Amino acid sequence: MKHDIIVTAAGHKGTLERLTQEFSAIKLFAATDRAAALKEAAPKVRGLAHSGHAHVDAALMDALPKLEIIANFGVGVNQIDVAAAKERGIVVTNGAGVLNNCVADFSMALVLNTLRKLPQAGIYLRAGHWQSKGTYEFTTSLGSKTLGILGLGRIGEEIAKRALAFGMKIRYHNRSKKNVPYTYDSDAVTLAKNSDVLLVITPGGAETDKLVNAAVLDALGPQGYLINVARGSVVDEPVLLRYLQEKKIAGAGLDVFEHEPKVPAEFFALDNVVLTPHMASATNETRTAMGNLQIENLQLHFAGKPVKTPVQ
Ligand code: NAP
Ligand code: 8YV
Repeated sequence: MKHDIIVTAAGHKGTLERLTQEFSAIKLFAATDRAAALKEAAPKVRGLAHSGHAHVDAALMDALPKLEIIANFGVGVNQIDVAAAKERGIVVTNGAGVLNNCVADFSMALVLNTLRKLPQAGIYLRAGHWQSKGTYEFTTSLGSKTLGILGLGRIGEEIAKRALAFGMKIRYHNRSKKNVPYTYDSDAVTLAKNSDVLLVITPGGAETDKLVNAAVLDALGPQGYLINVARGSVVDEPVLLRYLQEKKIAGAGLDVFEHEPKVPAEFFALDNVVLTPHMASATNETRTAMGNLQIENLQLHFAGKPVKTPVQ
């Protein structure tokens, strides 16, 4: 018997193929009449497969009274009203763990590209400036610099391991101190003050909203770099833009933005920023692993077993 689920976004192609083969799936994202699709789903759908950044709110949960599980593709669940799910006894799962290496690799790539300016140097070469103006400007080395990790969780710890191999020193700030061989700072401003590169990898949502504000960027200072692979909401984006324009910090590497996929065009004019379109986990291998985990969580739940990655 195939279990009834609803799929809210097209997401990863291979995962969507599996979801539609292995379950009796209503594709909400493809419905021309959303209300009619929800009406069809209401008496039977027990599982919801979600991906991307659309909100899964209490109203959607209430439209699906038989809903037991929301299985998210990504690890970040800031777009899901987890409290509302809990109140309704709905289990929420995420993509925790399987993307750690990929996101950590990408984070280090962003650190390297931001300090060493590979994208900017490539543009310089393509414009013919190497021949006409000579070699590209000197950049900034990583070795012996301090990397401050704001959010030393599953992914943050993998980033720390990689940064050590580049000869960087590690500090971090979380709400709680961990048993790790890195120096703890009690708040984000102190971490920024003590860091050459501040890398943000916390969850999004209300708790971390604009955690990186003017005070944190002032503490980072004109020689400091900001890397954001967390969520756009964690950084005060207009303030960051102004600090980059006025060279109040040295540079930034950004994979995430406040209103994705819209990115303020003023960033494009800047030479001290490296921009990527929210792609830290976007490899074929990792996206397949994330989809497999999402499906495994649904299957475990329907088999009456504990899910693999519950959101607490
Ligand atoms: P995790 O294991 O839960 O780690 C999150 C860390 O952030 C924890 O150490 C937590 O420590 C800390 N933290 C939470 N709230 C905080 C706050 N208010 N102030 C300071 N520190 C705080 O999560 P993860 O698996 O590493 O993933 C982290 C996040 O990365 C995801 O939620 C997602 O937003 C983002 N992400 C982005 C991409 C991308 O494509 N760019 C890919 C994957 C993940 P305490 O609880 O002690 O504070
Ligand atoms: C994905 C992410 O881009 O896992 C996360 O939290 O941000 C990324 O891995 C996203 O979740 C795809 O739905």
